[in-house]
Amino acid sequence: MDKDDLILPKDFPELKNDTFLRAAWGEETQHVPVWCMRQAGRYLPEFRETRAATDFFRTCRSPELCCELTLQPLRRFPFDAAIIFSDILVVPQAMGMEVQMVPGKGPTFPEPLKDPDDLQRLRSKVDVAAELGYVFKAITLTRHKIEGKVPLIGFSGAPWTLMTYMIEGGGSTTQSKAKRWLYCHPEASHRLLKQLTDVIVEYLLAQVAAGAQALQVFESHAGCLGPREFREFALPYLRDIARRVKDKTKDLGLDNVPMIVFAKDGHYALEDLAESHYEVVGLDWTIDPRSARERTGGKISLQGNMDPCALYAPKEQLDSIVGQMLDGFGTRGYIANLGHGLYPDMDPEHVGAFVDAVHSHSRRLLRTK
Ligand code: 1CP
Repeated sequence: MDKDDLILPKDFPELKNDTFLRAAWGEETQHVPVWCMRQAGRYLPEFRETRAATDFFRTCRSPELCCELTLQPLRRFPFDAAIIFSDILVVPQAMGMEVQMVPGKGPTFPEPLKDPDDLQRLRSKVDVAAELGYVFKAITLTRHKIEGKVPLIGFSGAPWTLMTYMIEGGGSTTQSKAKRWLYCHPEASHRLLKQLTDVIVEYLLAQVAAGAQALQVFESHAGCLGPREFREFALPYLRDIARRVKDKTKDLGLDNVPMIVFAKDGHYALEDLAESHYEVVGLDWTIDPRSARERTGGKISLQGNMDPCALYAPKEQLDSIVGQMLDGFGTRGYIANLGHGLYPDMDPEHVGAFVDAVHSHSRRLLRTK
């Protein structure tokens, strides 16, 4: 995509709460910022109501609905950031694959990639502006409608995670079909991962141009790889994405956009992730906060990592879990979040209690510093 193809929207409302961005850059804040993965989700009755009438990917293609779903959690809770409502699987769609959201089953590819010959079915050149323009429109609209309350996060799936869906054809516990490619077709795997990387770089860049103030890259299926496979098939592409997006945003004068990498269950790669050009490493709950700090040498900001299921706990217990998490991470260069997304059966009241606990504990810790 040429620079001239990017419409740079202007006149966005002034940002009133920059706590999340400051923490991402490791700067001092008045409190620890907090947001939740899947904060726009089925645990909210208003989300279920808005989603009920429309098919999932049709919803993703409506900037107005995406904007409404993104703003819903902010009306209830004082989150310090919003994440645009969309899905990681819009990228395989843009590359020419069909993806349906089957109620009760999840995302489904009727014709997944079976062997390397199937790579021919993918578009060789993806017109990101044309295929994913609806995401950029949703971001620009939401950036206006959010009225500068909090920053807006854009996102993409990482190449390996998207590759697993394209080969498995949907969710999988073993990812064995996709992993088979790594062992039997390493060259074709790299070709696919490279092709995905090229699209993701343009996709993220266009999200920034449209108004995204931070970016998160979801490597949700890091956990099925081991350190060796991660180093060969995931890490190089994650690094390449951050480096190329940063180079290009610099050219556009938009290099104040921090990037977060979230490699779920990728604790074995924490040291590598800390040196992969991202400002923030997102953590799942399987890592102890103190050891994560030690292993990353205080060089980068961390995000996470409460077990989402702790939201089932009584509020007093939840409060003490949050307190321990803050003690472990410290208040500087830290963004509170869950270790993965909220589940549909979670009580919105407990989500509110989580947000309040992060704010009150961190204010107290910062006052007594
Ligand atoms: O009808 C519905 O509402 C279905 C549930 C749902 C939602 C709310 C899906 C289907 N996607 C989303 C939105 C979504 N997905 C967001 C934006 C909202 C927010 O976070 O507040 C984001 C960031 C995602 C990203 C996403 N989609 C990831 C990465 C994060 C993660 O969970 O690890 C993944 C893996 C997906 C694929 C996907 N989309 C939906 C489901 C149920 C799944 C998982 C499928 C599986 O592997 O079983």
